[in-house]
Amino acid sequence: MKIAVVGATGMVGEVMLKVLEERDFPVTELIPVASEKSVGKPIDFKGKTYHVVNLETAVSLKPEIALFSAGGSTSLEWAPKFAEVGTTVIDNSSAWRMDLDKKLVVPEINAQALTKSDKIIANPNCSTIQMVMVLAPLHKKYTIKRIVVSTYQSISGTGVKAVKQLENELAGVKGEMAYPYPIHQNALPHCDVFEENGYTKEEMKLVRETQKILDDRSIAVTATAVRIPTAGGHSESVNVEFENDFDINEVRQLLNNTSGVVLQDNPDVNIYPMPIYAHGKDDVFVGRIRRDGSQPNSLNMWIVSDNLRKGAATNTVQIAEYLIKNSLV
Ligand code: 2RA
Repeated sequence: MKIAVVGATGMVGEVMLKVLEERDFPVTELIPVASEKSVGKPIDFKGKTYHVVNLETAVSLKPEIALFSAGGSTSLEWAPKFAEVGTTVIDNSSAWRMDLDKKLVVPEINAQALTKSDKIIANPNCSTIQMVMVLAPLHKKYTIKRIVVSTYQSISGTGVKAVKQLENELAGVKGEMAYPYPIHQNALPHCDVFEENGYTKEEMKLVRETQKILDDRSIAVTATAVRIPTAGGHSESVNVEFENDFDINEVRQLLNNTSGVVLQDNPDVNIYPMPIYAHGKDDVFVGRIRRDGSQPNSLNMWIVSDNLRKGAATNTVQIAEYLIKNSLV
């Protein structure tokens, strides 16, 4: 399988290469793609050295699958060009997520909707993926009415510049700012840009993408997305109200039996999900599950996952695995 990784030198791109190797993905030829300034850069993959090429060259090589993590404008311009030569694109940007005829896929939830004609597939936002991984089985069983989510997001979600800003602040040196304020010892209620309605794009992604992935526009969602000085993963406090009542132990059992979800829920011995534990792992961790006594049919949860893995690279590779397994490429 000829596989292109577009954005191969970026944070998500590098994790995609690592995940492809870890999962022994059937790559016969790797095409690492990046901007002109990186062309020729050596990339070691499965014991071979490849060299970065530009987008034009990558399209001409007609890969079967192209994994994109290169920003929305690059995806909008180049995903269709790859699709025209028969490549199936799986894109990590927000460019195609809300497009009516593009699928927004978390394999454990809705991969079965994919067909051979889906040549541009959208990978959801990291904070959405980890939340719906936990909520999808509960929605199926109890029907979700409303979700209130607050996120505590890793600086790795912003990128290299943000990680460098925190390093500089910890070292006490001045440097380029990824955020309008210091991030060390701070919390910024400002992930991505603000929209007309006073919410950020990141918060509205949680609203819109959740409804699309669960295929239910009646689900009410409200979100507050916060950036915090951690690097290992995104954390989320989720309050969910169901149409129907539930048994809390049945909820725990259901989640324990959900592929890709790991229950970490024993506060008596300080067992609960944390980014320092989730970092580098592909699962979504859930704990602090407790009934919300302030309103009927409601519960609270704490959900943590490595935003560069299941939140981006691993979910993307899992979509590609699904395509191959089901002969859709
Ligand atoms: C963030 N989810 O964390 C966004 C993009 N990766 O900034």
